[in-house]
Amino acid sequence: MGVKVGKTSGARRDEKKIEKDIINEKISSLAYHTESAAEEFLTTNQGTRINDNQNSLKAGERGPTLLEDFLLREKITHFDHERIPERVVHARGTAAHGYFQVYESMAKYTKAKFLTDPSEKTPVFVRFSTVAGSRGSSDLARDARGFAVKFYTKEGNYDLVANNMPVFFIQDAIKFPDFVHAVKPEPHNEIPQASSAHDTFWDFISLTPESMHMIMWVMSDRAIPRSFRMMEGFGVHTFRFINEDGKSVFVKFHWKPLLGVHSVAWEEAQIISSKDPDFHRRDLWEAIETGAFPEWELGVQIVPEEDEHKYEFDLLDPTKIIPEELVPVQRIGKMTLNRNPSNFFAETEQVAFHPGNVVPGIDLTNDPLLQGRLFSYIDTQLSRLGGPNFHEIPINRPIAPVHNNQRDGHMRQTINRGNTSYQPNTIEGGYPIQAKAAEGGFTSYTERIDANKIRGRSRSFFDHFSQATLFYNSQSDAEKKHLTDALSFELEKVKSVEIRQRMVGLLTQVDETLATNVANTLGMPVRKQPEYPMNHIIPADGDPKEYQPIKVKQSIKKSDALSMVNTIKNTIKTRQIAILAADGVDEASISQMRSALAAEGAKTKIIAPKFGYIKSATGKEIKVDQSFLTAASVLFDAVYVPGGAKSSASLKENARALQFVYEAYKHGKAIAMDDESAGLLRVLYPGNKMLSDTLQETDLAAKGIIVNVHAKRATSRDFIRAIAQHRFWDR
Ligand code: HDE
Repeated sequence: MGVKVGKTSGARRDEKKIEKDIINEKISSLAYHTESAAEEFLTTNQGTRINDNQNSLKAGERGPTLLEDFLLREKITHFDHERIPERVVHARGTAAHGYFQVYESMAKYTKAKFLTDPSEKTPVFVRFSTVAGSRGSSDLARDARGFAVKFYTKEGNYDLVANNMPVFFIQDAIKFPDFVHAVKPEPHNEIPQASSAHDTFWDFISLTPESMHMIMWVMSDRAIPRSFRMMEGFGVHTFRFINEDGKSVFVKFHWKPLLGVHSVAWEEAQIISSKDPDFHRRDLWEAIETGAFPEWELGVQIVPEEDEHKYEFDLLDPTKIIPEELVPVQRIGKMTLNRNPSNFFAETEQVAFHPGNVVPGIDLTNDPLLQGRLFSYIDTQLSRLGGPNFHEIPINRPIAPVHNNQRDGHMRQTINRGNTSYQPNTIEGGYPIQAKAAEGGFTSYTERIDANKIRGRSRSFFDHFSQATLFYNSQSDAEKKHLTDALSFELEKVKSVEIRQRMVGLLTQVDETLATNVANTLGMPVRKQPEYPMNHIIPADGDPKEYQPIKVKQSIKKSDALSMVNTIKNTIKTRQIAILAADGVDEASISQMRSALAAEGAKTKIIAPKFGYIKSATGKEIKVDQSFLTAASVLFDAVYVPGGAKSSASLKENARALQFVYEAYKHGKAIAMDDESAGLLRVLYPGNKMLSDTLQETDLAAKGIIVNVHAKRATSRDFIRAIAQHRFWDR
């Protein structure tokens, strides 16, 4: 299509734009400099229109290219510098816009305005990430997930830079570079990508007993979420709320997903990594595009100041949770993500979070991990985003006005007016002036500290195992098995026998059965003592006795909140259901099932032996969404195989269809089959005892297999109930 001329020409709009910019000198702080190429001329970065974007300037048609060619040089030079360094951790991420709204005023605890006004919708930008992998790695790596939320409040930006696990590997920030070096690919050969299953990681862990609680979380299915939309978030550290009277309480932050907390099977995660490494990214993007906006409730656990030393763990220790049975989580508001970014680089890549971005009413604590983070984020962003002005990048700009005397620096965008850039001043009447607390000025919480300056750690941080045991004991049998398998998988990949042995020794401190089961699969003996050599983890002149782990008697043995079995299981919204069909399928069954599933908010796709269309038994054309070539069971939550003699017969002979159903079966997914297709399951691996035992059971529906022989058609009601269960792990 040619460029339109006349009223809508690029030229006219350029003039108008310049005029508008001159008139509105003060551009709103969140206004993006957006660029849409629609109906515009191609130009250089200086605005010169380009006539030929196909040929470089040459000395003769067959001659050399001239250095003079500014079009070529500008284009290639810019391209050469398109990449910025990826994040040193959390490089692989995806993000979305949305808003947060508090249910009721939290003024009793905090003066943060966005938490006290239920009518206020605070814009948010949320970035989810894996930790260890590079930018191009798979979404399904076994790893913690970042869950970073930027609240653009009227009092300034507040960043809740959280993870999907409530604890961390280490207690002191000084260990962070070592930890990250250990988990990243090994330095001599950059292997393995996005995986902790290698020697350096487990070497470090086997010498770091404080990591044992976090190890339980990363070896559990929490490390392989079904979707970012089905993940919890945790602030990890204890923070403070401060109210108008200056009174403080301790607070732990939680995000609770309204779709429940769900994961995939480890084998499934590995297959997804090859079938669709963008699985989580795509899932979030598509959910938002189709209007199924993900939602989380913000939860808080509040501990009064006077209870600081009441518990068997230290509130400042980031390797500990406050069990929900001891301090319940109050749900205080809701976050909804409703808009995908317009440009990945501008927003998702350039967003810069910082745990020190707090607003009046929220304050920090002396958690030694948090303290180190407060330095790290700005520091890393200085090099990642090229200088001190990254707060001016549109996605990082607050909606609250910014006035200060910081000036200049690389890529400065703001044109500061006036002749003062210092405070105090009289020339500008003293402006910008400091704000009183009553005017919204931030005041740090006054905390009495009477201490010696030491390098050291409190003995209250030295119970490294009790909460690891609590986590393990709180898991269902299936979850325990997955955790044991994950540990076995990872440790089998470790070449050093000593490291494996030390790990098994450490596991005995968590749970004897766990250690024995892992040792058995690794084919090695269990030695009861923890085998970490103390000299690696104490200061050169330290006294080993002072560094010995302790075990404190716990007030609870099991916490329901720690098992995913107890999560929300009453919805199939946004679940992906595969309908396997071939020529001769019973069209009525498909449409009946499709409309029943759609009514519950699930998505269906027809998968057939070939792409294009299939013909139903009555000759009707049905559009195929994917063929078996590109579809795979791991990309779906459940499978339906409708009837139709010819369709059923040809699927029974199709190896890919059989594999599809078998994988769905193996990964514990709901399967519905009409009478004629029911045989498909039996054709599969006739020698498979697990499968044949399952099929003997009278109540197949209890195992998530819906075959209704009498009604001919599998009932959609039973199928929906089974999909909502997410998985039948003990099939
Ligand atoms: Fe981070 N972390 N971290 N971290 N972190 C970064 O900052 C760091 C920690 C978390 O989507 C970096 O801008 C140190 C805990 C998330 O952009 C870096 C320590 C938790 C993200 C950094 C920790 C987190 C980061 C890398 C120990 C959970 C991604 C790029 C003292 C509460 C944010 C960047 C995004 C990113 C340092 C530990 C969460 C290097 C030093 C604990 C979600 O500054």
